[in-house]
Amino acid sequence: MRLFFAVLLDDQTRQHIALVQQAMKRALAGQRISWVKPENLHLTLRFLGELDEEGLKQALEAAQVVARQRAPFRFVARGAGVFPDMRRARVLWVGVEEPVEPLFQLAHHLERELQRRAFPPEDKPFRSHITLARIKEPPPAQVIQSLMDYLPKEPLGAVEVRSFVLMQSILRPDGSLYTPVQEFLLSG
Ligand code: 3AM
Repeated sequence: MRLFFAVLLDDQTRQHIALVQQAMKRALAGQRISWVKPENLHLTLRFLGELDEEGLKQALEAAQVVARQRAPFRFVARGAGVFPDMRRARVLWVGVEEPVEPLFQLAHHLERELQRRAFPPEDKPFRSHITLARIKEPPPAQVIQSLMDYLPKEPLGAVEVRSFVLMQSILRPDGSLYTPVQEFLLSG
């Protein structure tokens, strides 16, 4: 199974982000872009990749340990950006406003517990983001820059994080299919 840990969004935040996506989509009509379906919007805590049965068992154990020790928190979704940069935009995302500390702590705690169970360390630093779209051929930087005009000044949502989930990702030509495998309630 191809798996990752994620924080899911409430319906209101999802709807606000979907409206921004629609406006950006119109502005980018004709470009080779794959938009994340609103029901699939999420914040990835840790990508795990393909796991066998033993790997899955270890990942579930790590998540249970983390969830027992961490308390619920809230983050504010606001602003947007691209990875890796404006000129080579591949991933278009919505950001997380300061303080991002509780999200980082959650991601780092998961990372620690996974490494204790012999998972290879994540090589990229954790960057909290909600992916809106994956861009196949980057348009000019000014086109990407102009997309920022479609963002409202106010936050896109205040997300109460009471749990995180282990998600299964099935790769499909028309976009990945994400299915929650197990939810972990933050009870610390
Ligand atoms: O939150 P997003 O959508 O950015 O990019 C993939 C997605 O993150 C990421 O895991 C999430 C669920 O698919 N992902 C996919 N392959 C990856 C890899 N090899 C990866 N992250 C790190 N390494």
